[in-house]
Amino acid sequence: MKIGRIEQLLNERVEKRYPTYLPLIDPQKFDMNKLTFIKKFIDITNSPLILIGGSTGISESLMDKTIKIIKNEIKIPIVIFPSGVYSISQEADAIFFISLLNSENPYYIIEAQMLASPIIKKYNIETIPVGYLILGEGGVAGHIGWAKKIPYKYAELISYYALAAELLGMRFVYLEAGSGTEEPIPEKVIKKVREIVSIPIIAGGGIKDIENANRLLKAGADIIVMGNVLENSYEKLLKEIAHEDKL
Ligand code: 1GP
Repeated sequence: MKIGRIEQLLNERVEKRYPTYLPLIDPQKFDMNKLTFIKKFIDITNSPLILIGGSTGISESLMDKTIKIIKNEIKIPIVIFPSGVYSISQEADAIFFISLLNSENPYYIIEAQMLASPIIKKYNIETIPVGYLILGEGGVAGHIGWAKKIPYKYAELISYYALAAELLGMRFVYLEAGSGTEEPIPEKVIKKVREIVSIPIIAGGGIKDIENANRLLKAGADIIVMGNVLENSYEKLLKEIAHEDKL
């Protein structure tokens, strides 16, 4: 299968070891007033794209509406981070085509994807295959997705799930701690996964400052997703980013 334009963009950055911070916008919590800050965040961090998605309150019409508003204001690609079939919007440029590999419910491993596939084909959206693992406390996404709990102390076991994703042909692995969680993915888990996989590692969930993000990048993550912090304590975050030499 041909690798699409947006995936190539991500791959180029990964190859150059260029740190990638992706802003995640939750349509349910979206507020026009936050766009100025999100724009600044994108400028300063040189984010290549915006992720859009949320665990609850999502419909295709809400996705369409929110993406249209963002596209009018910010001219970078918009990539869906889906929570279900209802997350697919023809307004988006690409979709993280995720399979929740540690779900106890086959719906989240392959059934939702099966239902989504004809819609994605019809809308002609670029798909980026991502093995998704919800770890630790897991947050709302973990609850909804029937994620089988894997404590962080089983870092080796986690790394085998990630390796299985790679061997199955998935081109990214996403280590998710759950949106807004108190305990983001620990560095030791990222390190263990980095030791064993060669595909890019995406990390997200509960990352509240750039220091934390950079520790995870240093441990071996390639892409950091930040959602909640952009909705809440953004002024402090902006200052931290502005002082970050690496960017
Ligand atoms: C959630 O990984 C993302 O799916 C981002 O989490 O909202 O806590 O940044 P936060």
